[in-house]
Amino acid sequence: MSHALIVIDVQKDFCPGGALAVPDGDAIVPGINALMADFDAVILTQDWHPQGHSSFASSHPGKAPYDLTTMPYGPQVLWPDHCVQGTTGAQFHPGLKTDRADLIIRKGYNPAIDSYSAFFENDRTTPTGLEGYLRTRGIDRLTLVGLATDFCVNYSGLDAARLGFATQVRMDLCRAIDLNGSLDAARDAMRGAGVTLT
Ligand code: VGL
Ligand code: ZN
Repeated sequence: MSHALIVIDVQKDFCPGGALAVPDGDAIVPGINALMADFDAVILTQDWHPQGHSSFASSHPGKAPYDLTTMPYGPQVLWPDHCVQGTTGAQFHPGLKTDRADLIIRKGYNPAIDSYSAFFENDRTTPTGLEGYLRTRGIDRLTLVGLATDFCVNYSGLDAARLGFATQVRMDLCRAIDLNGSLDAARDAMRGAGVTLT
Protein backbone atom coordinates (compact mmCIF):
# COMPACT_ATOMS: atom_id res chain seq x y z
CA MET A 1 0.00 0.00 0.00
CA SER A 2 1.09 3.57 -0.60
CA HIS A 3 1.62 6.83 1.22
CA ALA A 4 0.39 10.16 -0.19
CA LEU A 5 1.34 13.73 0.66
CA ILE A 6 -1.66 16.06 0.61
CA VAL A 7 -0.71 19.73 0.30
CA ILE A 8 -3.63 21.87 1.40
CA ASP A 9 -4.33 25.30 -0.14
CA VAL A 10 -0.80 26.73 -0.47
CA GLN A 11 -2.18 29.63 -2.49
CA LYS A 12 -1.26 33.31 -2.78
CA ASP A 13 -4.39 34.52 -0.96
CA PHE A 14 -3.41 32.51 2.14
CA CYS A 15 0.15 33.88 2.15
CA PRO A 16 1.37 37.28 3.41
CA GLY A 17 -0.02 40.01 1.11
CA GLY A 18 -3.02 37.85 0.15
CA ALA A 19 -6.71 38.46 0.79
CA LEU A 20 -6.92 35.96 3.68
CA ALA A 21 -3.29 35.92 4.71
CA VAL A 22 -2.25 33.30 7.24
CA PRO A 23 0.63 34.65 9.37
CA ASP A 24 3.91 33.18 8.10
CA GLY A 25 1.97 31.09 5.56
CA ASP A 26 4.76 31.21 2.98
CA ALA A 27 7.40 29.93 5.42
CA ILE A 28 6.31 26.31 4.90
CA VAL A 29 6.88 26.21 1.12
CA PRO A 30 10.56 25.10 1.05
CA GLY A 31 9.91 22.35 3.60
CA ILE A 32 6.91 21.05 1.65
CA ASN A 33 8.93 20.99 -1.59
CA ALA A 34 11.69 19.04 0.11
CA LEU A 35 9.21 16.47 1.43
CA MET A 36 7.63 15.63 -1.94
CA ALA A 37 10.32 13.13 -3.02
CA ASP A 38 9.55 10.89 -0.04
CA PHE A 39 6.00 9.98 -1.16
CA ASP A 40 4.35 7.61 -3.62
CA ALA A 41 1.85 10.30 -4.60
CA VAL A 42 1.57 14.07 -4.18
CA ILE A 43 -1.85 15.74 -4.23
CA LEU A 44 -2.45 19.48 -4.08
CA THR A 45 -5.74 21.09 -3.10
CA GLN A 46 -6.86 24.49 -4.33
CA ASP A 47 -9.59 26.60 -2.73
CA TRP A 48 -11.59 27.66 -5.80
CA HIS A 49 -14.62 29.89 -5.18
CA PRO A 50 -16.94 31.50 -7.71
CA GLN A 51 -17.41 35.25 -7.36
CA GLY A 52 -20.07 36.08 -4.74
CA HIS A 53 -19.53 32.77 -2.91
CA SER A 54 -21.78 32.25 0.13
CA SER A 55 -18.74 32.02 2.47
CA PHE A 56 -17.78 35.63 1.65
CA ALA A 57 -18.90 38.32 4.13
CA SER A 58 -19.49 40.56 1.10
CA SER A 59 -22.37 38.26 0.09
CA HIS A 60 -24.19 38.91 3.40
CA PRO A 61 -25.40 42.50 3.86
CA GLY A 62 -24.53 43.84 7.33
CA LYS A 63 -21.92 41.16 7.99
CA ALA A 64 -18.18 41.69 8.32
CA PRO A 65 -15.28 39.32 7.66
CA TYR A 66 -14.77 36.81 10.51
CA ASP A 67 -18.42 37.16 11.69
CA LEU A 68 -20.26 33.90 12.20
CA THR A 69 -23.48 33.03 10.38
CA THR A 70 -25.77 30.02 10.15
CA MET A 71 -26.09 28.14 6.88
CA PRO A 72 -28.53 25.28 6.19
CA TYR A 73 -25.60 22.91 6.91
CA GLY A 74 -24.56 24.60 10.18
CA PRO A 75 -22.39 27.46 11.48
CA GLN A 76 -20.12 29.17 8.96
CA VAL A 77 -17.38 31.76 9.45
CA LEU A 78 -17.66 34.56 6.90
CA TRP A 79 -14.39 35.35 5.13
CA PRO A 80 -12.96 38.18 3.12
CA ASP A 81 -13.33 37.47 -0.62
CA HIS A 82 -10.52 35.01 -1.41
CA CYS A 83 -9.38 32.40 -3.93
CA VAL A 84 -11.83 33.52 -6.59
CA GLN A 85 -11.60 31.26 -9.64
CA GLY A 86 -9.12 32.53 -12.20
CA THR A 87 -7.71 35.35 -10.07
CA THR A 88 -4.07 35.81 -9.08
CA GLY A 89 -4.93 35.18 -5.43
CA ALA A 90 -6.22 31.70 -6.26
CA GLN A 91 -2.88 30.68 -7.82
CA PHE A 92 -0.49 28.44 -5.93
CA HIS A 93 2.38 30.16 -4.13
CA PRO A 94 4.93 30.71 -6.91
CA GLY A 95 7.61 28.80 -4.95
CA LEU A 96 5.54 25.61 -4.61
CA LYS A 97 6.79 22.71 -6.76
CA THR A 98 3.51 22.00 -8.53
CA ASP A 99 5.15 19.86 -11.26
CA ARG A 100 5.50 17.00 -8.81
CA ALA A 101 1.71 16.80 -8.24
CA ASP A 102 -0.20 13.77 -9.54
CA LEU A 103 -3.57 15.39 -8.86
CA ILE A 104 -4.89 18.86 -8.12
CA ILE A 105 -8.25 18.78 -6.40
CA ARG A 106 -10.34 21.95 -6.37
CA LYS A 107 -12.96 22.63 -3.75
CA GLY A 108 -15.39 25.35 -2.70
CA TYR A 109 -16.79 25.75 -6.22
CA ASN A 110 -20.38 25.11 -5.11
CA PRO A 111 -21.81 28.65 -4.58
CA ALA A 112 -24.07 27.57 -1.70
CA ILE A 113 -21.68 25.40 0.34
CA ASP A 114 -18.18 26.09 1.62
CA SER A 115 -15.65 23.28 1.51
CA TYR A 116 -12.80 23.27 4.00
CA SER A 117 -12.07 19.57 3.72
CA ALA A 118 -10.35 17.99 0.74
CA PHE A 119 -12.85 15.11 1.07
CA PHE A 120 -16.31 16.61 1.72
CA GLU A 121 -18.04 19.96 1.44
CA ASN A 122 -19.05 21.60 4.73
CA ASP A 123 -22.33 19.66 4.80
CA ARG A 124 -19.93 16.76 5.57
CA THR A 125 -21.70 14.55 3.01
CA THR A 126 -21.09 15.91 -0.53
CA PRO A 127 -17.84 14.23 -1.66
CA THR A 128 -15.08 15.89 -3.68
CA GLY A 129 -14.02 12.57 -5.20
CA LEU A 130 -10.64 12.47 -3.45
CA GLU A 131 -11.48 9.36 -1.41
CA GLY A 132 -12.19 7.32 -4.54
CA TYR A 133 -8.98 8.54 -6.18
CA LEU A 134 -6.87 7.53 -3.19
CA ARG A 135 -8.52 4.12 -2.77
CA THR A 136 -8.26 3.19 -6.44
CA ARG A 137 -4.55 4.06 -6.30
CA GLY A 138 -4.05 1.80 -3.28
CA ILE A 139 -3.17 4.66 -0.95
CA ASP A 140 -3.85 3.95 2.73
CA ARG A 141 -1.54 6.43 4.49
CA LEU A 142 -1.73 10.22 4.31
CA THR A 143 0.51 13.03 5.46
CA LEU A 144 -1.13 16.46 5.47
CA VAL A 145 0.62 19.84 5.29
CA GLY A 146 -0.47 23.36 4.32
CA LEU A 147 -2.92 26.13 5.18
CA ALA A 148 -4.68 26.72 7.36
CA THR A 149 -4.03 24.32 10.27
CA ASP A 150 -7.29 25.15 12.05
CA PHE A 151 -9.61 25.13 9.02
CA CYS A 152 -8.82 23.23 5.84
CA VAL A 153 -6.05 21.05 7.29
CA ASN A 154 -8.17 20.29 10.37
CA TYR A 155 -11.31 19.35 8.43
CA SER A 156 -9.30 17.29 5.96
CA GLY A 157 -7.52 15.46 8.77
CA LEU A 158 -10.76 14.68 10.58
CA ASP A 159 -12.39 13.34 7.43
CA ALA A 160 -9.30 11.32 6.47
CA ALA A 161 -9.24 9.61 9.86
CA ARG A 162 -13.01 9.01 9.76
CA LEU A 163 -12.59 7.36 6.34
CA GLY A 164 -9.99 5.00 7.79
CA PHE A 165 -6.76 6.43 6.34
CA ALA A 166 -3.73 6.34 8.65
CA THR A 167 -3.37 10.11 8.94
CA GLN A 168 -0.49 12.28 10.07
CA VAL A 169 -0.33 16.09 10.12
CA ARG A 170 3.12 17.67 9.98
CA MET A 171 2.31 20.65 12.23
CA ASP A 172 5.70 22.23 11.45
CA LEU A 173 4.63 22.46 7.81
CA CYS A 174 1.23 24.04 8.56
CA ARG A 175 0.27 27.55 9.67
CA ALA A 176 -2.95 28.68 11.40
CA ILE A 177 -5.44 31.54 11.20
CA ASP A 178 -6.20 31.07 14.95
CA LEU A 179 -9.61 32.69 15.31
CA ASN A 180 -10.89 32.67 18.93
CA GLY A 181 -8.93 29.62 19.99
CA SER A 182 -9.53 27.69 16.79
CA LEU A 183 -5.97 26.35 16.69
CA ASP A 184 -6.22 24.70 20.13
CA ALA A 185 -9.66 23.35 19.24
CA ALA A 186 -8.33 21.91 15.99
CA ARG A 187 -5.41 20.21 17.76
CA ASP A 188 -7.79 18.62 20.28
CA ALA A 189 -10.25 17.52 17.60
CA MET A 190 -7.59 15.95 15.40
CA ARG A 191 -5.93 14.15 18.32
CA GLY A 192 -9.35 12.91 19.47
CA ALA A 193 -10.05 11.55 15.99
CA GLY A 194 -6.83 9.56 15.97
CA VAL A 195 -4.77 11.86 13.74
CA THR A 196 -1.04 11.81 14.55
CA LEU A 197 0.31 15.35 15.01
CA THR A 198 4.07 15.67 14.56
C1 VGL B 1 -9.56 28.15 4.23
C2 VGL B 1 -10.95 29.71 5.14
C3 VGL B 1 -11.67 29.80 3.97
C4 VGL B 1 -8.38 27.26 4.41
C5 VGL B 1 -10.27 28.22 3.04
O1 VGL B 1 -7.72 26.91 3.40
O2 VGL B 1 -8.07 26.92 5.58
N1 VGL B 1 -9.91 28.88 5.27
N2 VGL B 1 -11.31 29.05 2.93
ZN1 ZN C 1 -12.24 29.41 1.08
